[in-house]
Amino acid sequence: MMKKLKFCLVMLFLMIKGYGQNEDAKISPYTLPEVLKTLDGKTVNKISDWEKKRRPELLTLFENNIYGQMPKSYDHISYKVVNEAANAMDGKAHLKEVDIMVERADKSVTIHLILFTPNASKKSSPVFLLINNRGKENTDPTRKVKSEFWPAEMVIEGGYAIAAFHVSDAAPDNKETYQNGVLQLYPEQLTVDNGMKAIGAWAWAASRVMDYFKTDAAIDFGKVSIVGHSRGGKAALWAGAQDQRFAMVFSNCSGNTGAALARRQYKPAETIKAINTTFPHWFNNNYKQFNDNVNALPVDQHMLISLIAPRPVYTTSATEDLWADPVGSYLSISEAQKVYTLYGKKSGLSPDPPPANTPIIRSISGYHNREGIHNMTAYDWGNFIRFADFHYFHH
Ligand code: GTR
Repeated sequence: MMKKLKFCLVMLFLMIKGYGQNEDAKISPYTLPEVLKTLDGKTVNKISDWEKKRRPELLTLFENNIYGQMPKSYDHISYKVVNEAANAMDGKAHLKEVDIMVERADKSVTIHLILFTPNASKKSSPVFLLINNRGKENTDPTRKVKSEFWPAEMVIEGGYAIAAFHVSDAAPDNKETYQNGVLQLYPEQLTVDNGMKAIGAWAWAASRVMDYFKTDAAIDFGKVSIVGHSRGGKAALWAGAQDQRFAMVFSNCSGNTGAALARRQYKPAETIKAINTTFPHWFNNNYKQFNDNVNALPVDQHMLISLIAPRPVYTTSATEDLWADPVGSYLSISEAQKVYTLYGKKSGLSPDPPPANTPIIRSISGYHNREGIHNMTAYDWGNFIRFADFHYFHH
């Protein structure tokens, strides 16, 4: 009797809370493409088959259908320190601003890097590199402006270096002018339907920063994390998938064509059609074919996260950011665990999305759903540091 009453009360509570019409009711059934099945139908159950066959196959599918080719060759790269302060942040950090100039044929592009390394560290430091898609004031090297979007003091305090470059150096975030950056080096990309566009160019630039880090003794090159928010979070995932030198990936509120599954088509959330219409300069021409036909895509976003395996990856959502589909983002990182399992990596992800402000840290793949709006805040960064601490230093 008591049990029945309890059951009725719980049901009543759920109905009042609106769980009855929860979001799954708004989702049409969908079938995800199998991450561990090759195009010729073979099941992958060995790391070697994943690395030699399925992983390259998926990278090519993402290049051809979504992010475009990732050109790897250039003629020359050079690094010039254009500003330096050994005692920045009241002596706590060493600031370096570096112009990374890449040349190909008779063209060049310059990525301006802002880097603070902790003076407390006698050795080289692990670093968080932000792909900055917001205003440049967020990464103010003078520290007159301080922003939670890039909380440099907090990261330095945590024992890490922090770096950033602005997306506009690689490709202006504008459908008319996105060609005026990296794509000047690779004009042939503009003539093909699987050519690189802005998000590909941002990821390419992150890899050139990696080239620089390799030469800087203050950086622990084996411990470079790439970080991005929203459109920058999409680019961070693509950079981490492409360039295995990134030790860890943090993708904050990245949503559609980032961490969220495309096939879920959760009603309040962004669709492929919406993103391709508003931002035609982000992804390649082929992607537009899927505007009204998402199920024909040979990939879905869990496969992008899988390409980061076995390296740690952390994604986030925000409770009010339904445009980025928090549940769809959780399902995709969960689905990607199949590849981590192949590597024997244990996931600490719960079967259902965790409650708000309940980060999953002690896991090969981490996640939190921050209470609040679409943004990247000190709360998010605090958890990035905890996740990095756990993986790099086991605490
Ligand atoms: C939105 C866009 C999202 C996301 C966001 C952002 O307008 O639809 O995909 O990238 O901008 O970058 O903040």
